Amino acid sequence: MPRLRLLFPASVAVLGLGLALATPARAHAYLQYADPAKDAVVKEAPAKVTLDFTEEVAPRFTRIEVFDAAGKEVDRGDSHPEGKGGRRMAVSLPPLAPGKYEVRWQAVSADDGHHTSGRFFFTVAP
Ligand SMILES: [Cu+2]
Repeated sequence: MPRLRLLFPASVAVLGLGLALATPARAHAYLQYADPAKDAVVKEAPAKVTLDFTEEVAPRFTRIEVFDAAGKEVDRGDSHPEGKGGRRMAVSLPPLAPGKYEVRWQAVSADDGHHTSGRFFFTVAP
């Protein structure tokens, strides 16, 4: 089967090229910094949650949500970019009662469209 023998090296070469192209110079948009930080116990209720990502994110597809201990969403639903670098997003918060809160985020890399997500907790304890 000479045809198959010819096809095989070609497909391996294409696969190799594909892998090389799929390996990004930069990785996905991972969480680099958070305020409040993961597992932070803060005395004053924060007016917003700010997240910095390891690379530029697509604001339309990047969302931060904050939930109270009962699982009720408490943020103002206004996830928005901050600053000029394209790597910082924030969501506003109403005055929060003391308690434990969960931050859930979803991000889409502006560079390669890859999705990332994560969650962490912080506690308001005046
Ligand atoms: Cu990626």
